[in-house]
Amino acid sequence: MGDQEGGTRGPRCIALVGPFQSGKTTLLEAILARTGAIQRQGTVEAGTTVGDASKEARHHKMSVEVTVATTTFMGDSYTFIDCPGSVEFVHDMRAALPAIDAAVVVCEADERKVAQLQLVMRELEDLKIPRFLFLNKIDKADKQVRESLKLLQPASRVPLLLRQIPIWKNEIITGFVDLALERAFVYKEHAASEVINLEGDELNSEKDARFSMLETLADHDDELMEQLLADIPPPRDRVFDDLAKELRDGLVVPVLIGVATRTNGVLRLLKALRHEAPGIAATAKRLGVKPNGDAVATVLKTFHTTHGGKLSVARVLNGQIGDGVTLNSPSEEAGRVSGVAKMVGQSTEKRGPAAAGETVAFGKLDHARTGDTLSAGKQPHPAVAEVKPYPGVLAIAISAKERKDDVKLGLALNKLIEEDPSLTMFHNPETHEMVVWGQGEMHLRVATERLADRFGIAIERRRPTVGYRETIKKPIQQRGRHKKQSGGHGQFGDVVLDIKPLPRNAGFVFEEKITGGVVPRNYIPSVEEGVIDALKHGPLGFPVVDVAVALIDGSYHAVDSSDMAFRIAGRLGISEALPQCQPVLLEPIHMVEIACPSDASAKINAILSGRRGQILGFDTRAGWEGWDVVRAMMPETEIGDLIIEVRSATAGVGSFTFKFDHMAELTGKPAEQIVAAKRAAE
Ligand SMILES: Nc1nc2c(ncn2[C@@H]2O[C@H](COP(=O)(O)OP(=O)(O)O)[C@@H](O)[C@H]2O)c(=O)[nH]1
Ligand SMILES: [Mg+2]
Repeated sequence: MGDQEGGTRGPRCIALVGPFQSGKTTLLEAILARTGAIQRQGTVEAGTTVGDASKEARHHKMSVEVTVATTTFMGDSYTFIDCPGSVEFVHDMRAALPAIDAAVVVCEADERKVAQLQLVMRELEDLKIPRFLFLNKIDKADKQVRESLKLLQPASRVPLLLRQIPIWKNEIITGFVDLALERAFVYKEHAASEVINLEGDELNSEKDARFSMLETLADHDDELMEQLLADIPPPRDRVFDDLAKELRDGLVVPVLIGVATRTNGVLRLLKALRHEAPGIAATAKRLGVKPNGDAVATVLKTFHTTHGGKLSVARVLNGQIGDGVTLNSPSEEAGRVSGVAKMVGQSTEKRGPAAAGETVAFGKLDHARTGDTLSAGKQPHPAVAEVKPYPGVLAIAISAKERKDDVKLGLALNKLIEEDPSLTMFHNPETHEMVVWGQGEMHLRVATERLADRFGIAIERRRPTVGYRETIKKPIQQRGRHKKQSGGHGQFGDVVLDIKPLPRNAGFVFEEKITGGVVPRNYIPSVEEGVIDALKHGPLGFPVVDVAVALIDGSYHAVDSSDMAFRIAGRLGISEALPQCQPVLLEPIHMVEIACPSDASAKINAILSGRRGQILGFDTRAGWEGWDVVRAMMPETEIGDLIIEVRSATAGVGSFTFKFDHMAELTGKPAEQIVAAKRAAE
């Protein structure tokens, strides 16, 4: 390790990821304090951390978006991206991952967190991102670290490689032994750990633990295996080289331990990152960016700040990008860089051009989106990664409390969606509702809070209207006659309609079967318009579908007939007929696919049955060991808040997608309630 303390190794970009509440934001704080970026280490409880500085994050005491903070360690620049752990905000993490050098997966030895840990690990495994596991909160450890790893191992496809073991004193962990360095340390609160000598039992357990670390490493290094078999102590450099290589190749997940709140284990973590995490050259190569081409950067987060306007947080993958450079995305011109800033949470500091490997905020790139690959040349660089947000699982209908805010609301929502595309909105032309889809209750709550806090728009929220329809069960023939004699010119239209139910999903069919010109040709389109008018609002209050209407007879008046008169006649015919045709309510049914860990499948089945779901079957989830996919047909009303129950049955990791399938009859009490509610609302 010749250059251990000397020479710089270039800027890094490291994500802090892992389950909810595992201590990522606290670890970032500890890193910033340890590296001197901040004077004093804040706490999540007191609301004094660099991370989670937004009003919404402080209020809920949880990360609701990424925090980006750049610091310096041993002469190199490090940008840390503290990612939210909650599945509802997972898109922010996923968008930040592709261009990082390595991830530190922060976790505690808690059985309930294993499923979430597995989700995070999968993302990293699929992207081939080297990852450390930082076993945090060991001040509260109640079991051997080896036991903890056994508990967590199922979350990772490759071995968790323990490279530090704790030193226990009176059932409390007071320090650790670094198995690669072969050195023991005693923790000091908020200060560097002190090196101590190991003796007796502790020395023996160090030897055992080191041997099992080396055995795992030797699975991918034949020479090391031979040395172990021959009882030759491998040189320390070789061990470090193997650790670095196997981390970078994704063959193992080295495990470090610590206490983020007390800054314990943080220095060793930083050193491991410095010596073992790959740098920009390897990361650019992984992303297919050539070192000799144009300047290239990728956007990992977009912020709309109150004072600084739009900021695109980007990592430069090649070349250098400074103020005034015009950048292109593969699809359009992204804009001209107006200001380059270093970020430490919410504070930004103007700086000069950013070089390859640095992660900075570019100002005012109007057309840059999160995930975009930006390049400075004439020919845009192909996208280095694509992160599609998961489709929404929970929706609310929102409107501005005051009409004057309507336009502002649309603009503000667009900004929120630009920051977080796992939020989507659409306007329902039938109900005129603005429907916002998100990843869960908290996600939507934070979105509405932001509308109030940042944009000053007071919001009303409701459950979105379900698209009920109605149809008829009995045929009928009905006359529709409109006659009015009010002084001079009268109005006259007269039609006979043959009305029949059609099979489900057949829609609406209009036919004319007029013989002998009893209704003149030119009035027939007006009759159809009148019919369509009446079908928009059936006797139960909903649009009428799956009916055939034939115009079979009628009469006219040479002077008094008109388009309008026949339109009214058509409308009257339908509205008088339908109540006699046994109208029935139709509700939308969707095909739902729920993905869940297999041990939760039984609970999921029960939830679906309890919500009038018709279970179609279940399979193992392709590519997801230990997971199932349950398929069911479910009424739209029951999908409304389904995600809440699914998450609570699956330690937060279950999810679903759905797609409209068909309309189905709904009768009895539930139907009566819906009709009554509709009447009351009208
Ligand atoms: N005892 C103990 N508590 C910790 C440690 N690290 C974080 N915490 C606490 O765990 C909670 C969640 O921490 P936070 O950093 O917000 O977790 P995040 O959701 O992963 O960002 C907070 O109450 C922290 O104070 C630790 O090492 N030991
Ligand atoms: Mg956090």
